[in-house]
Amino acid sequence: MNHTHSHLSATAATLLLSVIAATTAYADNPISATVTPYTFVGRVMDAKHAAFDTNRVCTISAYDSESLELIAETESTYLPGVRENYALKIPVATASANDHAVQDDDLAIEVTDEKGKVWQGKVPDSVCGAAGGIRRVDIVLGNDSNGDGIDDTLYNSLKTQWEDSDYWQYGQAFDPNADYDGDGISTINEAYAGTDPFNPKAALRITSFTTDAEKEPTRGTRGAASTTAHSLSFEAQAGRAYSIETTTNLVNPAWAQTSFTLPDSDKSEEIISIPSTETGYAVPVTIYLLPTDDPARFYRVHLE
Ligand SMILES: [Ca+2]
Ligand SMILES: [Ca+2]
Repeated sequence: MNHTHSHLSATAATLLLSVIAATTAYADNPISATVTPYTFVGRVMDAKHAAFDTNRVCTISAYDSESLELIAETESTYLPGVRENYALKIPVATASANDHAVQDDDLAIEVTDEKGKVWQGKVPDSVCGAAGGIRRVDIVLGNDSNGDGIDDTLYNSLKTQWEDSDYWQYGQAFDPNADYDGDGISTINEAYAGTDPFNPKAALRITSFTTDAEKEPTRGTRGAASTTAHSLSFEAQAGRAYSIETTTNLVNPAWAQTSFTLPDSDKSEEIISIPSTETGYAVPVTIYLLPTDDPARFYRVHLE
């Protein structure tokens, strides 16, 4: 449930960049030449780490920190199979020019949510890099006044839920990292996963795993019993993205991301992303995994 596996695949970047129109602006200064844009790419999320996309769109804008001139703007976008939901292309020039940044320029990144609320200064490092470069920056909207990494409103909401739950005990302080309902996942990580931190039945977990899948693998050899695909099911939540990790043993596990296919598709996927909705109901997901020759193999669902 950590965020250590946060690399951006080349495929994801290509997909994103191809659907977001390039900013067309030209330098007024004749001694300044425009070069390849610089790109911020990542995932914009609310305080509970649910992505802004589909019906909850936000706008990401970059301003020149000194002149406050608008340099670039884009909206969050949902793309199936892609974890990232925005790509902000910064037009770059070789010398100072209107509507362009130059390398090492300080940019002020501003995010406006779907209600028009402006969130400022939430991008940790918003300096324009070298032309053609890409920096992965996830943006979490919220207010963290004590610097514990948790949004104030989310913290207070979880604390109130705990006080109203059967897990509250006199004299105890609320600890967002405690696993009150004992389902193996901490309160704050349940909030990020979109499950109920005070209900042991609600947690991100694999709900079924079978080797008798109806769907046969579409790659490799068909026909033999050993090539029957494995199916894995879990309950996903709106606005979250997941990957599947696998290892051959649990003594010295080497968890690594593995690809899978979705029902009615032969395409190999690495990420399953659930569009944000207003309902927030769990979304049952089943994926298909190709069998391997290993004597044993373990799988887990990873929240991206
Ligand atoms: Ca828990
Ligand atoms: Ca729970």
